Amino acid sequence: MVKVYNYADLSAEEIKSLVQRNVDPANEIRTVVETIIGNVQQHGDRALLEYAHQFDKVVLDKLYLDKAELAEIATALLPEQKAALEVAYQNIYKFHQTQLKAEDKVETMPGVTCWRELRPIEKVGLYIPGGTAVLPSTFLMLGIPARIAGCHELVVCSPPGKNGKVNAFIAYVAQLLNIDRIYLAGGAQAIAAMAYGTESITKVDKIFGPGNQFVTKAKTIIQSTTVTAIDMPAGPSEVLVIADGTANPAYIAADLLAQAEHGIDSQSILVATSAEIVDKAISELERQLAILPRAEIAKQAIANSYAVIVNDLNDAMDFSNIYAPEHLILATDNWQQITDSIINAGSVFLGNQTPESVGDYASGTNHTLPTSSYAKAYSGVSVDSFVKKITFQHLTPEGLQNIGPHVEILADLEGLHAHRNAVSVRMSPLTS
Ligand code: HSO
Ligand code: ZN
Repeated sequence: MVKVYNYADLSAEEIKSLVQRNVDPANEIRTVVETIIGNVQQHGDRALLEYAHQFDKVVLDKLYLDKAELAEIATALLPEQKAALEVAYQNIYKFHQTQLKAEDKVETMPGVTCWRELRPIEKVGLYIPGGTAVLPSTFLMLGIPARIAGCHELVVCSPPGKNGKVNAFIAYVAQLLNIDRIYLAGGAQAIAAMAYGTESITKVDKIFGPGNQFVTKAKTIIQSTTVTAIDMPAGPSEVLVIADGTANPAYIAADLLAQAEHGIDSQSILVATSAEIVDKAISELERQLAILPRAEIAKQAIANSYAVIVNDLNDAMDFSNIYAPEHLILATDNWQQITDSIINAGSVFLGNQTPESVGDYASGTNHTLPTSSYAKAYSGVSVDSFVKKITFQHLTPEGLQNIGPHVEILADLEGLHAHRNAVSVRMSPLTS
């Protein structure tokens, strides 16, 4: 059922269409999302309560759960479940903490000093998806770097379950992150609420988090219509596995399915150095797929996936760089030979003992990553995503003498006399 291509037979045009994913040509999603955004902008909390009824099938008496309610919900967790979340928390914290580094000051000329300092983005919105899989891990992946960065206000939105609450895992993560409230809003309406603000939800400066096509579309719309930034234009999850003769077909199949079970629009790509590896991996995949609880979802994602046979690992990497996968798995003992040639990828999993799932949950790296080939230009979420880097400069009198004449000439060259004057008045103060 998986389509198989030979890399050597593909034209540049065919490769281009193979790697293309996630387009909304009819603009159908945009139309729906624009209506939702307009309603939230106009009616605020009332629109959110109505959408909770319409989309989440729940009548809410208030729009949020407070600390005490979250603590109560979290009591349902078993000790080993808490422990697993805590291990994930610790590893993610440890890895992200190292990203907060002060930079050196640089004296570009004697007496002219420049440097950058970090300041947290004050108000951030974290969107924690619900839908077919509730993802407390995403809450950790967004909340931890936000806390390390020192953001002042974390606004968290997640769609309510049928009982009008969030699940116990989400509630426990809220406790670990010391979150005061979770707003019970999902979909495009949650994004609109955080971008415009409502009676109870604060307008934020930047919105983070993955979601379905409606959430993604809402994020791309509000970033151009409000002064609100977004982490990245995240789309459906994807993985590309590069495998050679040293790979284990059962592991390849398991990794492809781990991605496929996310959603029907997920994509799992196998790039292998022989037809034999592809055949073995596909038969393993069929065996494993049959017994998966989310087989129906995974099956549809696999139907939307394919394998490519290449001559060697270098060709494999060429294709991967064109595809620019969110997750790249190097299912080979020879991974050290090719890591330098990785140009485009969100997060990379090296060797046969490194399943992608560990990065999804607990190795320490972030799982909020660029999809749909945005890995060509975007990085995954990190502490950097939650800070601004402000540049500073300071001149001593000597510095002004050193740099001033050059700036005067440059200002003249651009015909900007006031610019020149701002230097000149300081170099030879005007006398009255
Ligand atoms: N693979 C997803 C993240 C995730 N997986 C959350 C399991 N839970 C996108 O990187
Ligand atoms: Zn995953």
